[in-house]
Amino acid sequence: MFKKVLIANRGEIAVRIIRACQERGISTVAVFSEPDRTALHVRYADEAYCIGPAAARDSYLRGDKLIDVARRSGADAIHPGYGFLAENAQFAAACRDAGITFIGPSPEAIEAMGDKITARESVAREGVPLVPGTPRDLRDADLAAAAEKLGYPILVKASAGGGGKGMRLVQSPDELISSLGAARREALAAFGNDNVYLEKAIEGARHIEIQVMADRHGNIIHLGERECSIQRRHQKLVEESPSVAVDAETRAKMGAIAVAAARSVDYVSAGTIEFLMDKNGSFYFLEMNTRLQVEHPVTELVTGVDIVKEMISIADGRRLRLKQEDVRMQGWAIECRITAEDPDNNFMPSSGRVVALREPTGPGIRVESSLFQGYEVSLYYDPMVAKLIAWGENRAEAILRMRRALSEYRIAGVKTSIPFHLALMDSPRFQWGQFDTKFLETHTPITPGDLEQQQRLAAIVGAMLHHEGGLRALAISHGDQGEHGQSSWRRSALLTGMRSLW
Ligand code: MV4
Repeated sequence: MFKKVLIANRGEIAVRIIRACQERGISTVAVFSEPDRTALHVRYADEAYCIGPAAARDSYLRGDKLIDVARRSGADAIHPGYGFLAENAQFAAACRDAGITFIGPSPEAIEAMGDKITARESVAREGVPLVPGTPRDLRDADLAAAAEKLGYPILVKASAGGGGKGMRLVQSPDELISSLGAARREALAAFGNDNVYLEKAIEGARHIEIQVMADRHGNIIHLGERECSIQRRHQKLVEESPSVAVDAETRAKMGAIAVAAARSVDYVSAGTIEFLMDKNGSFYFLEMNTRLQVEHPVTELVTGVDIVKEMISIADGRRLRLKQEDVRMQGWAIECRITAEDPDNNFMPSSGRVVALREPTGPGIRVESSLFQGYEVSLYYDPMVAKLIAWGENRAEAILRMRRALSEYRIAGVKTSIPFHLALMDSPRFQWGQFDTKFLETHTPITPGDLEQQQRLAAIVGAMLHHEGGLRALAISHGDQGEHGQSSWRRSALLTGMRSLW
């Protein structure tokens, strides 16, 4: 087993990886930018090295410095976390060339999945269903003809893009040629590659992804799905596992398809296959993320698998410790991303010192955080400062625990997304599971500051009863405001709820 691992990241994920290494008896090397000198990951690691100034391009993105520190410290492997160099094929190759294990997939797999056209070609060979779209290298005239066949609206996507970058919605044929030109120019400037292709736009879809794990011996398993539709401008805010939209049969189908997609590039390590699921329940491959993801804890809580520890073992050449039939999903987990942003001001990033901090604990609560009292939130890095994850026996219990934990959470000194999350947990549509990727464009969960305790309780009780089979109570608590008026539906839900509680 590795003796020493360098963690090429910062924040909560660096802390998460250090903890996994400690549980495996592996020494840890942290790297940090100048303002991160006092960060938690620096304190928790066995050794730490400064790699440059605040700007990521001068520190956390400097592959040469990272490899140099790995050599000097005697680290035999590098874990990249997420973001930064996690999906950089050149960095993975540079590690290999330096004789250092990259704890992740091969450079070839990263490259194949990083190019969206190549990714579509690879997974299609294994029979994975794609969003209807165009092959590579079509000229504009052929793209226009293909668009007519696919039907509008159409998405122009940059092959080198992904995660919503380099994507343009085209509503009608007269916009297509100008959109293609603009998309190509943008893609060339952003990625140095102007390849674009078309996909039929699937509207009102859910974003559902499957976690896969693959070892170097050809074993590939999936760990079920995560529902990631609650997002804003391509930033996920809440994730959960399982998804209300996926039953056991669909899970088995999606899982097998995700495994086939991973196999198509001889994938090794933890990875995620993203799907769009339309209103009819049909699903289509979107892209593959060849890294550990922010939202991995919800899968860990429902499957009991420590994904980071498993990733480290796999990178060391060990076999997966589970077979597909050993994977069981139990209960429900929800994650709220706690960001230093002001939800009452268009999620404007907030910076400053955390002058007081109280993190929630208690049954079913997990906090992944880089915060401490005195922590300085800087605008140099991603605004996510912590993740709050709740597990319950069912979705209702997970929601109840989440809102309890959110209401205990105190972060003073910076604005955070906590009030948004509280309002979301209280929103009937969220509780119903009735949302898609457009949810936050069309619904604004109300900041709960002024809401009466009674209303909150009514909403919670409604959700709880729904999942206990009390569909009628839910109809009372959430339905038909026009007929009963707001105060009466709240009151009746409260009474129904209280009766069932007592
Ligand atoms: C789509 C789509 C609809 N139809 N492709 C956005 C991120 C990137 N992974 C792909 N994305 C989308 N691709 C087709 N053909 C809608 C989205 C999309 C989306 C996907 C997942 C989660 C949130 C999203 C928000 C807006 C659009």
